[in-house]
Amino acid sequence: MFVDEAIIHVKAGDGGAGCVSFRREKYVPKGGPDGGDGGHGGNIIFVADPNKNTLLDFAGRHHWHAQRGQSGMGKKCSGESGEDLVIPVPLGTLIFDTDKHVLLADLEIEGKRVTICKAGRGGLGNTNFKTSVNQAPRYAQPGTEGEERNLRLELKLIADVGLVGMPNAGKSTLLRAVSAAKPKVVDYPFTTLEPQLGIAELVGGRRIVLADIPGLIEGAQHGAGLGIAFLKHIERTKVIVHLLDLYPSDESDPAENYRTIRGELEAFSPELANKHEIVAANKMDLAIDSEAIDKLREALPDKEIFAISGVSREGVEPLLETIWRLLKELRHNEPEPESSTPSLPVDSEPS
Ligand SMILES: Nc1nc2c(ncn2[C@@H]2O[C@H](COP(=O)(O)OP(=O)(O)OP(=O)(O)O)[C@@H](O)[C@H]2O)c(=O)[nH]1
Ligand SMILES: [Mg+2]
Repeated sequence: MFVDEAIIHVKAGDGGAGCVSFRREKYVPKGGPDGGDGGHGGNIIFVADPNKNTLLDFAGRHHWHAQRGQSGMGKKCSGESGEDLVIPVPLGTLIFDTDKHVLLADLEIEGKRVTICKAGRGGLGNTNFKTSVNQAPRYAQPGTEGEERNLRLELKLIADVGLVGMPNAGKSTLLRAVSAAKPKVVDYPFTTLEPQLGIAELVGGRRIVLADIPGLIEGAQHGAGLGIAFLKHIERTKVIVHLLDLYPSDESDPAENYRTIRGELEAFSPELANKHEIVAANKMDLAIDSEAIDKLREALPDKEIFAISGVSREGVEPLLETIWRLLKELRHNEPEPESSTPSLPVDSEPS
């Protein structure tokens, strides 16, 4: 099951009450006030955790409360502070306050922490209120209440893989074949006008998020076809799958088409062009020319080329497994998140 939305209630811990107490010891008459302060409550903090990829944790649990602070005690003992409740969510989680209708946080970056509800402060014990005129205050502060909010969590998918290729290469067909997404497929170039995401589910609960985008043609960098601006939608993917029509209906050469698209990617951004690329020759099921795949491999000797068919699904599973392995390697090699990422107090967020 893929859960991409959750409604929950969160509450930070209340502060503990300050204590009213007086020192009582033998030979120390009128020992004075000794009531300790209450402890602070725990904050509610959300953190973007790369090991999470669904909001499933929230499906069975509606209330998330941080610990309250303990009350102060005699002998100037402060109450213990409550622990913060740190809630891990997948990267790309948006947090909305459903009562105020505002976006509180966008947890896109690995390790980002945001304090969503501030804890209550502990109250001061009566020790603090001793003055020259009131040596025995019978007053201590109560703790303040921890903030609470009703939240809607929404998981905005961030694609792992971008599908690029010429119009009609079969990008949308491939996305339909591997996911529940239903992009339009027509035997006509420029069918896809808007990027579309789909989730491929692999055995063992593994998921790959793929982005299908419009086709690219020669001169797209100068505005030909649909241009190249939509490539920004795959700028943050880790891998691109470059799909080639093995039997283009205009009888163009797949290897030439490959180079054309590479040129357009490079023109858009060297960063995008330098992403890990997997090349797949599509429409194998047509089997028009049994030598076509070998010719393509000869023409692009540095590339491992997957032979697939989005229609018959041949070769699709090995392709997905390779993508998965590559993603895993790339995740593994990523630098650790900066632990110094400051937690944003909720005050600095829109409220
Ligand atoms: N025989 C065969 N036809 C395919 C295959 N994949 C796609 N097609 C056909 O190729 C045509 C274009 O497929 P699409 O999936 O729409 O291609 P696209 O790359 O998304 O095209 P744009 O959105 O225009 O960029 C359709 O008629 C598909 O049925 C395949 O593996 N085998
Ligand atoms: Mg398409």
